[in-house]
Amino acid sequence: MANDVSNLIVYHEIFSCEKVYEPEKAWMDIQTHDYFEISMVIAGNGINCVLDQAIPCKVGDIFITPSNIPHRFFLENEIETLTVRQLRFFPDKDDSVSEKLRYCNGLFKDGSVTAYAMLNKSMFEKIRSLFDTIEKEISEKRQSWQNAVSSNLLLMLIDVERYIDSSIKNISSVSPKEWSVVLTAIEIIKNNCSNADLTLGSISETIGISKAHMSRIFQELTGKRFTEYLRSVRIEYSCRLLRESELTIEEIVKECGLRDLPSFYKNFNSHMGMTPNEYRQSTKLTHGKTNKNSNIFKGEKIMVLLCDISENLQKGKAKIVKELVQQAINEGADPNQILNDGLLAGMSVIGEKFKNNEIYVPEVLVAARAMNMGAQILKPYLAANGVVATGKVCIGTVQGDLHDIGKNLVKMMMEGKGLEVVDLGTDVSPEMFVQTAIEQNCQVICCSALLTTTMGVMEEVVKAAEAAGIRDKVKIMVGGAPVSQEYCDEIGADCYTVDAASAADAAVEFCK
Ligand code: B12
Repeated sequence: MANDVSNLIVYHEIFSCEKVYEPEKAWMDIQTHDYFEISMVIAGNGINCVLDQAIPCKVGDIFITPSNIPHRFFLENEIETLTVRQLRFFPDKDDSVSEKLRYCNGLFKDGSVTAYAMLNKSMFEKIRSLFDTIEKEISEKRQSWQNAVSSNLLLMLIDVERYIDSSIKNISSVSPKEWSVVLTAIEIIKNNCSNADLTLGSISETIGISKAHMSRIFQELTGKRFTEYLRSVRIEYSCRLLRESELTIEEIVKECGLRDLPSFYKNFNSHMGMTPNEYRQSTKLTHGKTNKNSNIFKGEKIMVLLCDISENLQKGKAKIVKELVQQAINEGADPNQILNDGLLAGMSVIGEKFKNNEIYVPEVLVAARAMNMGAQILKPYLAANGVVATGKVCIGTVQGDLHDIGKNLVKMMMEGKGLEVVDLGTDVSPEMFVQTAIEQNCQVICCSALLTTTMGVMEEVVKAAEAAGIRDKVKIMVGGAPVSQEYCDEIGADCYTVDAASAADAAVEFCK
């Protein structure tokens, strides 16, 4: 075999690693070089971190890393050693400008090959001859090393060849230029993961490529979906903060660019196999402090449940939502927390997706059904807090409007406070509100509206009450997402509240 590789080698060294691998910090240590590397582990074992993959390595393992992939060897812990022999070189000039040049990000371990891109034939030949040189050197100098490496080497060459043959027909659709786009995206993510507004869209815009294109090449090259990758970087950052700071979990969630506490708990758990506080505790324990607080862990279990509630509600899995709500209650979760951070959190994601045309009416309907079923389970618990008030109210969603989730919640909370509630359902005319108030002696009329086009009916209710001569005997409460205090004042209603709990409190006051 030709042995013409000397002009390619720019550097050749044997080095011992000093840095211990720390998952949450590795991304700050790994580096991109402008040379192509071939590394062989010649003593000890450790971790080779390539992009965000931590690959355990031992004697005889060989890694080929192209110039544009961030990577670094680490020790697994302080007592291990890891010695690596490395050849660093540039591809020859003709190839480097060639359009056809394909880098090989190959990890060759135990005879297997994982390659994201491919070498061209001539590069492969060069690498093969380079290895021939190394192999010759090994056989001359160190018998034991040869034994460890040569079988891997042979298998690797066979694998690479086979891989190249199959890939030639199907050259990766991802070009070297796209590699650098993805790497830029990764850099942006790592340097800005605290920014809650960091999204696939914002990064694509910064780089100047379409969202769909970025999404495709990101997944193709990293093997992970963008959101999944961003999440894992944030979780890793949160680990660092848990270990090194005194910040509360809420503060950490914010600092890591995350908005939602329950999903943080859930993602942390599935990523790290333990809860954030367990993690914090375990790092403290290794430093000699023991302060196990089982209440903290219990709270975390609840967070995971709340996140499950929200996710299943979004999928419309009413039966599961019911079960999870019951489970959260059994775990001792606060019913208000289940309502707000579980059910309503899920509903607000649905609202956002509906607004953005990502989902349509059928999906919203099944989610709404799940919401209502979950709320039914909560009802007795929400109601349990001191049943003292007496009074009667009627409630309904105004004419033309079929949204009833908010109205049902308000009703539930009011019943929880001991009020008798006449539920008029949805699509209720002003006359029906007033007539019911008169016939059933209601002290309060409650109108709910979710559409800007139906809000106006609330004003008609006020006018109808005036016309019927009951305005001074009955209070009129208004609510629903588009309604505001200003609007309430403008139409001459008596009270607006932003949520169901305060609506119930206000109604109790009116009924005293
Ligand atoms: C679920 C939903 C539906 C479901 C309703 C199912 C059901 N059984 O209710 C379905 C699929 C049927 C639906 C249909 C439509 N919907 Co819709 N829907 C929603 C959605 C996603 C959630 C609403 C909800 O339940 N929120 C959760 C509850 C708990 O919140 P809430 O109602 O605001 O109630 C709280 C407070 O406001 C307060 N409160 C509520 N009522 C009252 C009353 C009083 C007296 C007080 C004091 C307080 C109070 O307490 C509650 C608890 O805290 C919203 C999006 C959103 N982000 O709000 C769109 C939304 C309301 N819908 C919208 C639209 C446009 C429609 C349709 C016209 C769509 C279409 N193209 O057909 C139809 C209209 C049908 C009709 N005639 O009513 C728009 C309204 C836009 C606007 N500003 O007018 C929204 C905002 C979505 C959007 N951004 O485009 N929808």
